[in-house]
Amino acid sequence: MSDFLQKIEQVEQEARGRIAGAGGLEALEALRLEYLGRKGKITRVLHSLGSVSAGERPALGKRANQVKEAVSGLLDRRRGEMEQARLRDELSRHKVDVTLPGERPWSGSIHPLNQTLARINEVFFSMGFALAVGPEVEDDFHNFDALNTPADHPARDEHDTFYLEGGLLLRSHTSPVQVRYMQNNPPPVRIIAPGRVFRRDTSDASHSPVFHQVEGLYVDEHVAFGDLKYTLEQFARLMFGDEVRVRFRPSFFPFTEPSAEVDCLCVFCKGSGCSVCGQSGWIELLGCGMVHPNVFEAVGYDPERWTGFAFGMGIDRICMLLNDINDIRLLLESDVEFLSQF
Ligand code: 2NM
Repeated sequence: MSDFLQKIEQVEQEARGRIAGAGGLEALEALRLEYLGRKGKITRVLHSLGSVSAGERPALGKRANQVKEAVSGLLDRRRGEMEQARLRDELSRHKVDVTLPGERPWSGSIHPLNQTLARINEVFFSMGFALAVGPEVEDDFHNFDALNTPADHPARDEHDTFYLEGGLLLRSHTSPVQVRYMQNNPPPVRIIAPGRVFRRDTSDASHSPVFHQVEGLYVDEHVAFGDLKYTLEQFARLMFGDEVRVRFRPSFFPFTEPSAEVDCLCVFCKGSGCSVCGQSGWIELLGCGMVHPNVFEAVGYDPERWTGFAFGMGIDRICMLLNDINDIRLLLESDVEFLSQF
C-alpha cells in the first residue's frame, strides 16, 4: 500500500473517532477546521497528490475525495444531532409540548335575536321600508294616549309596564316610535321600528318583562286591507319559505280597525296539532290592522285623506320558532354556553 493511501486511511479513521467523541458544537467546529480547513489534515493530504505517480493519481485522488466528503458529511450529521438534542433539552426544560394542537382564540358571534332581526329587516328593506328608532323611556302620550288608548282604557292592563318619576314609563311596544315619526314627517310613510320593550310580566318559558318587537307602519292615500295582506303574506314567505301557509284571524287592537292576527300553519306538525302549537295546528306570528283614524288625528295627519296599515311582531317568538328554542329566557340571560350554538 502506498504511503499516500496509508496516510489518507489513517486520517479518516482518526477523524471518525474524534467526531464521534466530540463533546459539543464548538468542539465539532474545531474539528472541521483541523481536518477540512485551509491547512487541515485532509486538505494537506489532497495537496500532496502532486507527488504521487501519474498512474496512481486518479485512483488515489478519487479515494481522497471520498474521504473528504465522508468526513464533511459526518460533521454535518453530528451537528444536526447536537442541535436536535439541544432543542429537545430546551423544550423539556420549558415544559412546552409542541405537538399539542393550538388554542383557538375566542371569537364572538351575532346573538340569535340580532340574527333574526337582521333577516326581518332585510325582508322589509327589500319592500321599501326604512328603519326608525326611538327612546325606551317614553311618556303616556306617545305610548298610550296617541294610540287611542286613554287612561281608563281596559287595553292598558295588557300593556302594564314600569313607571318612572315625572310621568315617564318604559315603552310597552315600539308604536311610540311610529307616533314620533308621524309627528315629525309628512306622509307617505314606510317604516319599521325594531327595539326593546317592557311589560309587567312574570318570567316563564314564554313570557319575559323585557322582550323585543318589530313594528311596521305604511301610510298613503287609498291604502287597503289587501295591501296589508299582501305585505304580510310576502313577509311570511320570505321569512319561512314559499311553502308557508298563513291565515288572518279577526282580532282587536285599540290603534287599528279592523284588526287581525296572522298565524302560520305549524311548521313542526304541519297542522295536525303538537306541543309547540298547543294542539291548534297554528302558530301566532304577529298582530296587524288598518291604522285607527284617532291615531292619525293625534299625530296631526288628516284622517279623511290618509289611510294606512300597521303591524307588530315579537322578535323573540320568531327567533324561537326559527331555531327550535323552547324558553324565551334563554335568549335574554347571556348564557354563553347556550348562545355559542348559534
Ligand atoms: C301591533 C298590532 C297592530 C301598530 C300600530 C301602530 C301605529 F303607531 F301606527 F298606530 N304601530 N304599530 C300595531 C298595530 C302594532 O302589534 C301587535
